[in-house]
Amino acid sequence: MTNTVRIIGAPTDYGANRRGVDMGPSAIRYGGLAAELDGAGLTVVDDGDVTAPPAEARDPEAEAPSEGNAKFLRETREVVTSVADRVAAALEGGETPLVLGGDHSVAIGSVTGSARDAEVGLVWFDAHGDFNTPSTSPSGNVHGMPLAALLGVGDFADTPWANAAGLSEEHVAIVGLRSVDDTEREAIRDSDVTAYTMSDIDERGIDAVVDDALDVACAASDGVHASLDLDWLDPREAPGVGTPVRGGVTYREAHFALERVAETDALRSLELVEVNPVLDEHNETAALATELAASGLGKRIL
Ligand code: 5AB
Ligand code: MN
Ligand code: MN
Ligand code: MN
Repeated sequence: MTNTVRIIGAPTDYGANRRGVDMGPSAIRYGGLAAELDGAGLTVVDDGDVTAPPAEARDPEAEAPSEGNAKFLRETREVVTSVADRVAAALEGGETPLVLGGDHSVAIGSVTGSARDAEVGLVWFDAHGDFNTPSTSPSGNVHGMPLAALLGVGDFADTPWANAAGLSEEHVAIVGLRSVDDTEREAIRDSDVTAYTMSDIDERGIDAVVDDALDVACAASDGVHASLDLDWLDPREAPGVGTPVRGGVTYREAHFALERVAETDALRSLELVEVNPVLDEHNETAALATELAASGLGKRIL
């Protein structure tokens, strides 16, 4: 990765099950992101936020808010297009994009942008599979669908994101699963994606699992996009998320994993998603996100 980091905010909550995650980019900035990255020896440029009108601003007469069972797909499509363009432009300018969500649907933009002219690997740190499609989703929330959208699974096969230019299933690793819907489980099993559950981490340790996941992603020739859903961590460490699930990784395990990401020297782009300041305690989840970003972007203790 390059030494200049470009921050791109994507303040959406169209895809989430709880309102408030649209304030994530502000909370993460307020949590000290620039200072943290500066302290890690990085040059930081803040691009501000892409335009994402609040859900309330949608004209209810204009168009159906959902397509099939997927809520706000039209709005999501607009935002992810802007995110993709900004990510691609940053990479073209020799910078490392750092996308701040917003709900996890913004990853559709980050990854398509990162994979526009390159073969990229993807490491997805999450409690959830994010492998639903509009027809399998139990909630209709698009934050539970971004991986399926990027890989063109099921009814996503004919969408513009499907099979994101430089992304293929064999270069995708999911780490930390502990909440997977039945139809998602089948779709993940049927795919060539590599998936590690929390039990894998219990059994083998965070180092072995993260190293294997990074081997999968680093097999792509042009680097790795790391997507960090803050609900990957245990809710005791990261309470400010919309879909907390008990039994996640600890503070130290998360730092270790992100440090390993940095050590690959293959990081191409990074994102932090699903921070919900409305549900947070004194902005601690946002502050934690800034620390983990610094680890992922190469902060050294010694
Ligand atoms: B997150 C659930 N599988 O599809 C669904 O936070 C939860 O981006 C999705 O990982 C969680 O609604 C999405 C039940
Ligand atoms: Mn999640
Ligand atoms: Mn997620
Ligand atoms: Mn969530």
